[in-house]
Amino acid sequence: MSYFPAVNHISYEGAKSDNPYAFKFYNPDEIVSGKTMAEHLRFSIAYWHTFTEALSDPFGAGTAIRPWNAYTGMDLAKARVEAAFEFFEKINVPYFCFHDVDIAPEGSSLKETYANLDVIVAMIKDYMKDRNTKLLWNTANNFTHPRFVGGAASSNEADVFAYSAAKVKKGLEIGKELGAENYVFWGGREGYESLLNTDLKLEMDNLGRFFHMAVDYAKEIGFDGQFLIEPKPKEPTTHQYDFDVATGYAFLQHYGLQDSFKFNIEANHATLAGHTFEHELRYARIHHMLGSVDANQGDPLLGWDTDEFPTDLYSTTLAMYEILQNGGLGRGGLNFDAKVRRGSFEADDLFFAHIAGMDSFAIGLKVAQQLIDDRVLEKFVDSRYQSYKEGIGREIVLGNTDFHQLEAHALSLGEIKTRSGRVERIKAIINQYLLNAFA
Ligand code: XLS
Ligand code: CA
Ligand code: CA
Repeated sequence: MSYFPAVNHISYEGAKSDNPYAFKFYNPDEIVSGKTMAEHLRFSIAYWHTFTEALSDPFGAGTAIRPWNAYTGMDLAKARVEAAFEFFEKINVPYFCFHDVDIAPEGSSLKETYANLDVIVAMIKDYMKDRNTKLLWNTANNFTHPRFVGGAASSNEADVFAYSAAKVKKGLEIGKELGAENYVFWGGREGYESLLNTDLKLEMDNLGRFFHMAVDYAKEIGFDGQFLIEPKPKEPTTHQYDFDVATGYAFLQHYGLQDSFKFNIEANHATLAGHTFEHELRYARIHHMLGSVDANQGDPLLGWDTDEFPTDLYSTTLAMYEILQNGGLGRGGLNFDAKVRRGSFEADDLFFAHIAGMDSFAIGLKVAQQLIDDRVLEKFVDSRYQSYKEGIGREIVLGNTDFHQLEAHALSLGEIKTRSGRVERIKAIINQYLLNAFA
């Protein structure tokens, strides 16, 4: 049986195509600087948005029309696996990601939940055997059920801490079973609503303990996926402990976890934290902590996590610039943690949305590679920091100066000359590259 009978394999038709079921810019086999587009971009589909999301919002019921919704319970879970693998193949995306609760319904006990998971994991494993689909990462949903009202590893209830540990333990076993390339920890409710009733130190220490136990268990079972922390500043809690990359990095260093983790950076979480997407990528990159990316975008007019499909070419270009400068994403990928809008409720919209996101990142990749090849930004940055390549600047960078010497230098100066930052000129050049990339 087919869940998307009207849709064939999506292929590349070029920029002039008006076929809605074709890529206009994403050409998986096209070589960009020695690697195919597919190798650079490592796209992934988020199971929760594409196969379980009902498209509800706080004021309205779900609108999604999905062919698998004819089923319930474990039958629904199985139908979703069938639909998912049909979709992966048709859209030509090599990876997917899921939370435990996305793939199998929770049972009335943890044991029953495990049993449900075992059935579906075996089915997924079977599907993966003779297909090219791989698991980018899996994770535990330790935030939806009411037991997680006060958090998971940072809950005030020790029983919830234990329950959360059991779910992550199972998640690591599933990750190993399915050959996951990474394992993600998104804070969920690891944060607080009010400091008035919160033991901040105990909660953060417990989170540190929890991560150490996860690292130990992965070693114990020989799970070699990369551990990723996914920062988010707020939502659902008022303050989340993994606020942004800088905060998360300080946390990892404080608890001696920096060598066991990297970051999974989501665009919409970056902007929620008051940063740009590229800021978070850069911050992680320069500290060698860039692991993977949740590719989406927020709505600048709304203050929450709208998880839209990425279509802003300026943003995909600057993101790909960071990723290329990082030497790629290694075991990570570009996971579309993105959902179609509530008004885009037909199953076809799932194809259109992924095509839009994949084409947008393909453009970003090509433009970013050309900017790098031509050293466009490097030239501006090099000349802007020229003063550190000679004279007193060079001594500063080499660590050869002290306040006495710097004061003597300052006293010897006349009027200090500064240089223009040229931001408008740079933006105009980026626009030229964007428009000329496919000309
Ligand atoms: C929620 C997060 C979540 C993580 C995985 O905002 O983006 O979906 O990616 O738990
Ligand atoms: Ca995410
Ligand atoms: Ca999100």
